[in-house]
Amino acid sequence: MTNATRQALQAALDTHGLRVRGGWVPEASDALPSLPGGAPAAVVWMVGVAGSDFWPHFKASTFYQDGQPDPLDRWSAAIGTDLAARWGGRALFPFEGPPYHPFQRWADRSEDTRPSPLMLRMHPRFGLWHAYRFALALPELDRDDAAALQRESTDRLAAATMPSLCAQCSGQPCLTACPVSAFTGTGYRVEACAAHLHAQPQGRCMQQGCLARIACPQGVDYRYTPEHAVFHMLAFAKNH
Ligand code: B12
Ligand code: SF4
Ligand code: SF4
Repeated sequence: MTNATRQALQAALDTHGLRVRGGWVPEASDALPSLPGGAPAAVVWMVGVAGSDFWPHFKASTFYQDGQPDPLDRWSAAIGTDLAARWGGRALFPFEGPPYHPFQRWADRSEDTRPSPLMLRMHPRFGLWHAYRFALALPELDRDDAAALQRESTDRLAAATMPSLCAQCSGQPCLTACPVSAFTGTGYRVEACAAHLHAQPQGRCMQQGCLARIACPQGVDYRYTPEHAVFHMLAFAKNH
């Protein structure tokens, strides 16, 4: 049996344009909620998006079309809950909270992601153009999946000794592209960003997506399509 669960999970996710973004083995200190039947989680698979691959699938769903609030969260919840039931596990969602599950720290345990000045994680291939839709905590980890995760963990530790893409970035253009200097390098002035979006609903940020994110030279092939970017900007502006 080779990578049995991971392959089957990816096959199920292919129909939604989603990806297994990696996995990690939890410890007691992670204090994860117990699984159905009370078993502890043996593995957590991170499920997310890179670029706009998922967008046509989501757009064709009833969740996008029904006019109810939070369509993307509801779409994610339906898929995650269904897959968790299939493997006797539990789906954990980035939007559950506060307190929120530490998805970005979990991401760092499953892929070579690093902090960036925009508070988003930088990925070596996808740049800033990726996100997480849910995590699946499952009661069993196949032997071959365990071996693969161990190899990936070793590779990740080796990569972590190299300077991050952001540390090597000439001029860090993300920090100067925002018209209201919302990113300070160590924080994000949410109110300044939201005020600008409300003041200029036809402005470039609302029509094209966050200019600071677009200014980043990494992962350009994965930049969100304008329609996908506008969807996120509208959702953000509606809540702030
Ligand atoms: C709250 C929240 C926000 C708040 C932030 C409020 C604030 N000032 O902190 C608001 C609403 C503003 C926000 C906005 C966005 N968010 Co947000 N957000 C979250 C959420 C739900 C919780 C974060 C949290 O508190 N975690 C709890 C702590 C304990 O977990 P953590 O893993 O340790 O995470 C923290 C640290 O890693 C730290 N951090 C990360 N990078 C850096 C870098 C530096 C320099 C420093 C000091 C700290 C730091 O920030 C995290 C939050 O405090 C997460 C989902 C999640 N559950 O993690 C998404 C999440 C972080 N957001 C995400 C995204 C994509 C966005 C948006 C870009 C949405 C969009 N439109 O696409 C926007 C806009 C931001 C922008 N313009 O760049 C993604 C990031 C994916 C990635 N590539 O890393 C996440 C993971 C959601 C997801 N579904 O994938 N978000
Ligand atoms: S512009 Fe440079 S510093 Fe900013 S997120 Fe991209 S790689 Fe990192
Ligand atoms: S959306 Fe526009 S105003 Fe908000 S942080 Fe990005 S560049 Fe700045």
